Amino acid sequence: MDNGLYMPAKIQEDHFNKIKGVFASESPEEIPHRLMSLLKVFDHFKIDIAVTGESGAGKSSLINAILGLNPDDTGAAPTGAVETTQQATMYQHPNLPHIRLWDLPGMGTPSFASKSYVKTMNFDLYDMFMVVISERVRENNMLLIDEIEQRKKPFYFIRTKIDNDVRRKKSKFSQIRALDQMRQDCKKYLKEKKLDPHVFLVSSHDTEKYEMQKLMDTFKDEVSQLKAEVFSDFLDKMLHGGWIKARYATNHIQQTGKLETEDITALQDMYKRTGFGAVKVSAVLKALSHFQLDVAVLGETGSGASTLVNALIGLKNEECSAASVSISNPAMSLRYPDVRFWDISGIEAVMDYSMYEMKQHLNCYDFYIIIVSDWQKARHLKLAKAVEKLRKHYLLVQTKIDCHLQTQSDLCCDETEILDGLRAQYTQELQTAKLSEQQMFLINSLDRCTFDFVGLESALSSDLNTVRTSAFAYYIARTVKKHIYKKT
Ligand SMILES: Nc1nc2c(ncn2[C@@H]2O[C@H](COP(=O)(O)OP(=O)(O)OP(=O)(O)O)[C@@H](O)[C@H]2O)c(=O)[nH]1
Ligand SMILES: [Mg+2]
Repeated sequence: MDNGLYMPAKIQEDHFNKIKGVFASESPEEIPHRLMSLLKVFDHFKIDIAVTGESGAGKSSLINAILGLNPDDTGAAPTGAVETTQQATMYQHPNLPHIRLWDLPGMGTPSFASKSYVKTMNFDLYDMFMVVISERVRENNMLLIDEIEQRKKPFYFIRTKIDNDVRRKKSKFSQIRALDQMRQDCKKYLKEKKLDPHVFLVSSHDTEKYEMQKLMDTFKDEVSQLKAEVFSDFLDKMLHGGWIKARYATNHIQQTGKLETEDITALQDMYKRTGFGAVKVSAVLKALSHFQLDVAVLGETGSGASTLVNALIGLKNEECSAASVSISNPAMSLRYPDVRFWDISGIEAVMDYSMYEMKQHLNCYDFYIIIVSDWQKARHLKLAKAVEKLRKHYLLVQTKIDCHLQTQSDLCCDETEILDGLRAQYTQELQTAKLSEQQMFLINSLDRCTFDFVGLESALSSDLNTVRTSAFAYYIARTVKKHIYKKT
């Protein structure tokens, strides 16, 4: 198979030009190591998001919706019809390990009076805010926004309980009109203050509807940029800000647990040894924030590679921007910011290549999803071996699992038994093949709510997060090296 792909640049030209300057005096061999140690510290860096608003507005419920939990699940934020949250409580974002969501008590109760709320909550601790309102924009909401603005911190304005607001609207038309009015109402007050933050209309009880998905996608897309800005700002203060500013910044980062002491020391050492200060780090992080990660979805003809790509980016096959077989453009989606999915079906010819040729052919991608079919299993596992030899990572899936279950229906076993049997068989086969990946995701790409699809999505998100740093470091080293040789 000749996929004939033209791989577009992975970082923008202006970002690359800045990066070249950063590494002008380094030998290319040193670059990956240098970048990886910096990015390791950056990886540890935590960002704190406060979810704030009036008492009972629906803050804790919103956190649960973001965490994908029901109020009764273990680890969920307590919610209730009476004043519930009594102290700021931290929740780890499920797919963004560097993000901490803080559920703050509600404003405007006898325990947390409006006047002293911001001081009691210590707004200076947080990097970003989600201001949650329900029913109406009230004076207290605007008070919060003034305080956030004074601190020059970003925020989202979120009107929740939309399901209640539109319950009595019978026609689609009157619903749309009501939603539009609510949005205009929120924007009116913000405009008066010359502010234009994202406004989302959501329901934490009905997360499939309204703008919950848009809120989550936008947040996922924007938060890495925020992280880079907060980190660079900290470095600027710590390394170039004079000792008082430096001490204040370092104390703040330590007290909030955004970094461990050894990470701070590593940054100080790096600056002393290599001059890697705020400006250089900022150039690196800018390039990283829009670095394109290339994911190949590999499958034989008819194995369902295009359908899987569509399901991952949240489209149905028949939708207009859905992937079509033999696609030569990558698919992209806000669900996976800065990730390009390459639909590589017709992989059977590649499986006949020698190991060397296979590696050459696959080398241009950063991550792989390998669709395994029953009758070609051994050959797919060889493909996985080739990826391992490239020192890259992959996930294994079996698609069309619903069809598989249908063919087994005469076995008189129930579905769970068949699936458990299949999983056990795969685990054994993967162990025998000595592959580092030990899990096979069993999915039906036409129904993302069934079988292992959710597990696949969360494994993919977390793996891509991990792979991004090293893919970036080696790509920069390769490209800088190429550039030097071109010049000489
Ligand atoms: N219909 C509907 N009810 C909601 C929604 N979000 C929250 N609620 C309900 O509103 C009430 C208060 O929700 P919480 O999430 O506890 O509100 P809170 O802002 O955290 O409250 P405090 O921590 O006490 O300030 C609960 O009864 C929730 O079930 C929503 O989107 N739709
Ligand atoms: Mg609460």
